[in-house]
Amino acid sequence: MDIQIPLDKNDVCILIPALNEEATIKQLIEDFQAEGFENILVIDGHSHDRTRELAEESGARVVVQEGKGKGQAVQEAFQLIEDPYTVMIDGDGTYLASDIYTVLGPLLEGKADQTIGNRFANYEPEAFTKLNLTGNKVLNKLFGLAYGVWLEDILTGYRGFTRKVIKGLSLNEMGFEIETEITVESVKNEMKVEVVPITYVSRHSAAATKLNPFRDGIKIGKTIIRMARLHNPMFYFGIFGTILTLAGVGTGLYVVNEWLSGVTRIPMTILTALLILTGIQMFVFGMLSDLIVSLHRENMRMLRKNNER
Ligand SMILES: Nc1nc2c(ncn2[C@@H]2O[C@H](COP(=O)(O)OP(=O)(O)OP(=O)(O)O)[C@@H](O)[C@H]2O)c(=O)[nH]1
Ligand SMILES: [Mg+2]
Repeated sequence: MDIQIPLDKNDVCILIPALNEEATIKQLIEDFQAEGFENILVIDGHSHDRTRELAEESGARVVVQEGKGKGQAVQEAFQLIEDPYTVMIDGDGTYLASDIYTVLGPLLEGKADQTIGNRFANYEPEAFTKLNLTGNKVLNKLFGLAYGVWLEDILTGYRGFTRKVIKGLSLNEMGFEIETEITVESVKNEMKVEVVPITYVSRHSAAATKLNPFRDGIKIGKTIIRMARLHNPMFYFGIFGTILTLAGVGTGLYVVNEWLSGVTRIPMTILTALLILTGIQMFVFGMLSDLIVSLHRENMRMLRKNNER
């Protein structure tokens, strides 16, 4: 398949974060070269295997990241890249080079600043473990609830960016929370994000995952909620408000039940009142913070408009 819009393939930097991916890195680079993409940057996480050697041999540019973690690697790479377009892809061979046209399309047409390759559109049955499939679905739902946009697959490892995006994002996350942070920042800055269908295949049998579904899943969930404090405070404070109010309703039902049978529980009554009042206060915090965030967003929108002029 070839793209309709004239494209100088050297204007596209293929960014591959890789840590111990000797089983797949060479083939992946060659697949991109076969499609005519020669501008390939591998950001290596101090691999202990032959990843760097194989990548260099295949003709990619290899930079060893200064710190640790996929997030730090991506941030460092974003500083190095000056090309108009960047396509980021995991080095574990689970994504196809031939899907690049789908990922690039909306960027080249000017329809989007960022594209998200949706793995759920087409995946091999073994590509996701049961746990990963459930975890991804839960985190996507949580993201949708927290930010009010449905992006299908926020944790995908295949994404496209314009230069404006990679230079405009302010990123801090060091580990696997980076995908979440990129997505949240883009939504916050009202960038145009488009979801595109891609294929997700099983991991090579010799390659090991660097992701711990429990530890990293919880970290990602926490990042979604923590970042929502600044983007959608009603959601953030609403969670705490709901928990406190429900606890208050629970103790309240107990107090009323006891009272009906002739026993008065004074300390429990006080606790009930405190729980419900604090819960309601949380909702009020949420509403006030929402107001502040809306005003700030309006200011940012005007600033952006002025800058674009
Ligand atoms: N530079 C760098 N790359 C990393 C680091 N950790 C992981 N990666 C790479 O980031 C990509 C994603 O890592 P994976 O282990 O495949 O994680 P995942 O795709 O989220 O999880 P799976 O579903 O298990 O494949 C791979 O290409 C890894 O080699 C790191 O600390 N530094
Ligand atoms: Mg992977």
